[in-house]
Amino acid sequence: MAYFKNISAIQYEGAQSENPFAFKYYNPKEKIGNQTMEEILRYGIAYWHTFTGDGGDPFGAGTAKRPWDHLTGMDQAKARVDAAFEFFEKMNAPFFCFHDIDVAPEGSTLRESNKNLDEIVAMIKDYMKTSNTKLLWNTANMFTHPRFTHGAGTSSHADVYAYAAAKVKKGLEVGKELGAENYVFWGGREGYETLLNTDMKLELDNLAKFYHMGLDYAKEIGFDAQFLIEPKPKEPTTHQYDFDVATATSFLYQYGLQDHFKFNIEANHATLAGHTFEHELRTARESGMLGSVDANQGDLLLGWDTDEFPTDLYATTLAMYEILKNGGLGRGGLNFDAKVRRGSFEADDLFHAHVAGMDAFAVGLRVAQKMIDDQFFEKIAADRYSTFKSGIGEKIVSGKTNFKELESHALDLGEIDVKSGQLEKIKARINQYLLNV
Ligand code: XUL
Ligand code: CO
Repeated sequence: MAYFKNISAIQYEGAQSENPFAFKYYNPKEKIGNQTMEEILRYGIAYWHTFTGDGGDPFGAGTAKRPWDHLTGMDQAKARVDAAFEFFEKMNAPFFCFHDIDVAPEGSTLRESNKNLDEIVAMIKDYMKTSNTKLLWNTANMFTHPRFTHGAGTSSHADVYAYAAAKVKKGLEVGKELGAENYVFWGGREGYETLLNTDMKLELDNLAKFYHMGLDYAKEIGFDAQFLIEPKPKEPTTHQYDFDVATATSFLYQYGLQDHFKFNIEANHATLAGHTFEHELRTARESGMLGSVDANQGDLLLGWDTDEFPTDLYATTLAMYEILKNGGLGRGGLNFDAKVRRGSFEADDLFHAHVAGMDAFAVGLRVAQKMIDDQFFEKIAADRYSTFKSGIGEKIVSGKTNFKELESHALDLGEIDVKSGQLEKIKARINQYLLNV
């Protein structure tokens, strides 16, 4: 059965196209530098938002009208798999991502849940034999069920910790079965509400042990995916331990995990942390830990995770600039962890949303490549730090000076010729690039 009968495969028609079911900028086979757009962008579709989400928000019931709504339980789960692979094909999506409970309903015990999951995973595996869509990453949902109220790997209850470990164990097996490129940890409730009932040291020690055991098990079963941590500062908990890339990096180093993890950076999570998307990407890239991206955007007027489809070209451009400078995303990709708005409840909106997001990152890619080719900003930056290329600056950089020498250099200096940072010139130039895409 076709779930999206009226829609045929989305094609690239170019910037002048008036067809809403066509790409205007994303031309998968077009070369940008020495790779195709498809190879660089590695788009992924988030199963939870697109096939499981119902459009509900904290103030209102679901609004989404989906062609699998008349079904329930495993029948609905199977219909969603059929619909998902039809959607992937029509969107020409290279990847998808899911949590365990997005694809299969939970039973009353973990044993039952695993049985359901096995059945659906077998069905997915079957589809993947002929589909071009691969698994970018999977993960375990350890935040929705009430048992995870106080966290999973940082729970105050040992049985919950064990339950969470068992879910991740299963997730690693599923990832291996489906050939996942990555395995993601988002610390959904790994945090706290008040320190007065919280043993922070025990929780963080336990979390690190949790990750080490996960790595050990992945190794044991021969699952060689890249492990990813997805930082988020708050929501649902007041304070989450994996606050941002810098905080999570220090956690990884403290517990000897730094060589085994990279980051899955989500734009809206960066916003919530008070950072720009590109700040988080840069921080990860500079320590060789930029793994993958949850490509969405937040609403700067709202203080929560709105998970909107990315349409802000300025943000996608600056993100792609970081990604290209990283040499791409390796085994990662751009996963649309994004949902249509509650008012966009028709199935067609799912296509419009992905077209918008894929085109927005394609524009970002085109512009970022042009910026790098021109070296306009790189020249400004090189000039800005030119005093570190010779003399005392060179000694600072190579670690060949000390406070006494720096003092004798400084004592008789006249007025120092500090140059402008040229911020407005830079911003105007970015606009010029964007308008000439
Ligand atoms: C929540 C979020 C998650 C993770 C996967 O804010 O981003 O959907 O991406 O658990
Ligand atoms: Co995410």
